[in-house]
Amino acid sequence: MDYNFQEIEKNAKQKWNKANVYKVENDSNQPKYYVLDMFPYPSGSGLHVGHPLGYIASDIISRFKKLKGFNVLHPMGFDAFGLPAEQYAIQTGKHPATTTAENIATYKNQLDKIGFCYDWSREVNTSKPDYYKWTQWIFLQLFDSWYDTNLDKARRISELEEILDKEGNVNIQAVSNEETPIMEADVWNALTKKQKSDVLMCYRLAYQSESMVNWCEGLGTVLANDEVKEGVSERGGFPVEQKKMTQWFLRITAYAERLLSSLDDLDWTDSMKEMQRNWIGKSFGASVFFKTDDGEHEFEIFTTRVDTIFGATFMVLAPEHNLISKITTPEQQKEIDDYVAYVNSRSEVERQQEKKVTGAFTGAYAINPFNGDKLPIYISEYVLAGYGTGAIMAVPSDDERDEAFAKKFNIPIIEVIDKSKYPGATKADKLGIMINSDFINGMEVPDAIQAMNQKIEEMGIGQSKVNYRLRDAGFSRQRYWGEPFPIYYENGIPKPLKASELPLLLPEMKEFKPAGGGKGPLYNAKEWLTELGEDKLRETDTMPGYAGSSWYFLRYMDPHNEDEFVSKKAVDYWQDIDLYIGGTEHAVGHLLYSRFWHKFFKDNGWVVTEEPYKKLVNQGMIQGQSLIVPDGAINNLPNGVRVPLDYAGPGNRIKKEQLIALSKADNRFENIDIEKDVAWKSDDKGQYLELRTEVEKMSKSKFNVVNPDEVIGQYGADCFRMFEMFLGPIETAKPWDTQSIGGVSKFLAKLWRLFDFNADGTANVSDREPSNEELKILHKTIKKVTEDIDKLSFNTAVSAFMVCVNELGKSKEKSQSKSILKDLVVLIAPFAPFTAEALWEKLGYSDCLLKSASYPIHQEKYLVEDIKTYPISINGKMRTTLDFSADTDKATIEAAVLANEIVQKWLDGKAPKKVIVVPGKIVNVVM
Ligand code: ANZ
Repeated sequence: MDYNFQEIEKNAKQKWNKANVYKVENDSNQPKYYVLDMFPYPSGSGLHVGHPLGYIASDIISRFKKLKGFNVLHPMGFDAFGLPAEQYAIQTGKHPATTTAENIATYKNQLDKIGFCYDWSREVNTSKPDYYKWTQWIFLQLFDSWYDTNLDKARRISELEEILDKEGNVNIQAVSNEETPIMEADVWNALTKKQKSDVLMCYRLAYQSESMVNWCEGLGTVLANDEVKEGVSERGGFPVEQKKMTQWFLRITAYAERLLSSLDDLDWTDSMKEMQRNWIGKSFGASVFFKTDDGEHEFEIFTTRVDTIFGATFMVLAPEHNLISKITTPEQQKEIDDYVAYVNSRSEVERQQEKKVTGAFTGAYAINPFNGDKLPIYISEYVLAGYGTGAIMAVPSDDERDEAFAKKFNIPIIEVIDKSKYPGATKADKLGIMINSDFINGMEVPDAIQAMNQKIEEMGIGQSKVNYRLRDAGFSRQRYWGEPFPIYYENGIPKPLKASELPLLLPEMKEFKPAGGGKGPLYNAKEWLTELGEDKLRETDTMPGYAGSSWYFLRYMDPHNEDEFVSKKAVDYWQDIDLYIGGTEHAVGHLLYSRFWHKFFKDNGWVVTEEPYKKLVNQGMIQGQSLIVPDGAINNLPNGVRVPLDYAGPGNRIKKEQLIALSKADNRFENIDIEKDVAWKSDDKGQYLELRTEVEKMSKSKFNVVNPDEVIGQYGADCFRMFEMFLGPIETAKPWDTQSIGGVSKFLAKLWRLFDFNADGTANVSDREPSNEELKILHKTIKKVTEDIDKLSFNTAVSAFMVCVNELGKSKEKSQSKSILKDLVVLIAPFAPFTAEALWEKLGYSDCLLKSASYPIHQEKYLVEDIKTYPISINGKMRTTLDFSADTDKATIEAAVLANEIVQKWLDGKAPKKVIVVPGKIVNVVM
């Protein structure tokens, strides 16, 4: 009976469906285990073989844990709002909901072929009203909260209002906007409703603020920094400009310290933690006030090196700084205006990455509070408005950017640190001895920093300050295909909808183009816009992609709850995610926002853990092998053109017939003359062209995509699963190589043959006691595979299976031992669930394997080397016995025998005439 994977897969699927084997209950006495994959955005091109890598790994873990007696949650869903569907809708008029639903159907179809143990009844789809209702609800909770730095947690706005009513905000310790006005209760109480709303806005965790944004006219929307690449939008390549707009923000900065400190205990890779730490960017420094030389103005700078103040030779303001208009001299006005206009055309990322030194002089000067030096005030793009105070003292001797600037603008450089004691130390090392620095001369840098911090506080011109690079995240998008904000405006005041009014549904629309003037498409839905009244216009922005993905893992715990986003009972049971698998591209976006939301939920008592993801693993990318026309091999073709994989054959050759077919199917090749333009080679099989190969990202645009459906169709799902794991360690990048899949395919057939089927299809296995040899092979494999799965080392586990099947195959017995094979089948079930299910049935078990089997545990006793017991004779008469392992050599045995107490007694101090060792049998000592 052959290994017929189509048959095997069909039967197993039927059986699993019938038994509803993947249904997961919240009511369970078993311990819980929650394994999660980062859910996909259902794109139009479906899955390629790189996508399921992490899903297969998590599926193996899930099945393993289930067999080990855990109640395992291993769900799947879709991050279904997003720009591609909307762009497609703009081009084709096809509603994003329709294309999204179609894409999801394709994804589910592909996923189900691979045999994942998902409980689809728990599927979440962020674009469905029953889901986004709760995303909107969470937004309202953030809107209704502020961060109390005394209690170190979020509190309700009504509590803030109570304090304001009684004592104003003079004593309030909170994270709030820089410009929050400070007032006594009487001032607060005299404010108009609009003014009060503006003050509260300075505190809310979801707030509105005017700010510079990356505006993309081509897409008609604001973009996040990571959606802008080299001045154009990542999607579509449209120009991006800086524009001041009123936007919604989430006050993630309130959680900066908690986001940083709770990283330590997480089981994440160091590199992931480091990326988050860098993003949060905590620095210890000081803020110092400088006055202008006319004494009229004062401004605050942030520095991490207050010790270098004696080396400050100029000041730099961010081009957005509001002091600029007040201090610029008439002679410098034009230069400053031109420079500001230049900077406005540039994104923050471009500014940070700019190597060229640019800037302009305001004509004004500041006074160094320590030595009275007159310092020219410049503006430059390298000083960012949103970081620190948007102003710096520039120390060209110890800061590289300041140094470059000083050289360009001919500004003096004063050395203040002698590093000669520390050869090789860089400027950033904070090593060296202060010189030219008045009362801190001779001090080491760290001591000097401390002394200066103290001094500025005593002098009342500054204070030590902790600064975070983390910025509040913009939360507005001028798009259609996202969650509408549950907000309307009355007399200029943004007002929340009531929870009972949720979900606020997206209006039905036929056109999805932005309305222009910074307004998104929803502004064109006039009926929807004014539904609450002409004087109560709805907010027309929608939420960004990361809104829905910031809490989806909680919804899986309780997906159909209509009264709460997740019940306390469900959270009490599932707690947090034991293992999260996903790509590094989400290192600072999704992972940071969702950790922030989770902490907010914790403050409200809705979740029980401070962190959502206990352990995080990043799967490496599976790369594609592209086939490229060598430069110059075909005339009239640009360099680097990639040939679709199915047009080439062995040796990466494209034959003439294939190129003819390609030129008909693919317009990139339509203008070539097959006879004249191609540098054909030929052999006895005809003309061909040899293509160059390159390993690179698997992507549609590179024509190197391999579809899992095709691989599964040819080799079966289990082979696909095992091969993906066999490619290499889960965390590393590795190229896909269809040619070597044959080895895994042969292995599965060999496994199948071990069962030596009878004519009636049952396995020809024996109830005999397994031999020591067989037990050893099995238990060695159990041990190795279990340890490997625990370490997520799946490729080595696959090789262990190969070794095991080979060794069992060499058995001299007529048929395999049933008890050995039974354990082997369970062991391999997480990797090859279809085949295992079929073999389980062949062994005579009718219930689903996952429900009725339990994972084997290895026993050390079978792993020890074989021991032989030797009778020890003296002059032919047995006097004692000794144990030796089977591979002990003769000399060692002889020495041990002669050293034995009983033998020595018989020898009575005499030397033996002869010692005869018969390996594996007997030892005879002749006296
Ligand atoms: C004087 C100085 C001397 C500085 C020196 C550095 C080295 P981190 O560690 O990243 O927090 N800075 C402050 N605000 C800035 C802004 N808005 N845009 C650009 N740069 C800014 O860096 C803090 C340092 O970066 C500050 O310390 C300041 O330069 C600069 F030998 O002040 B320093």
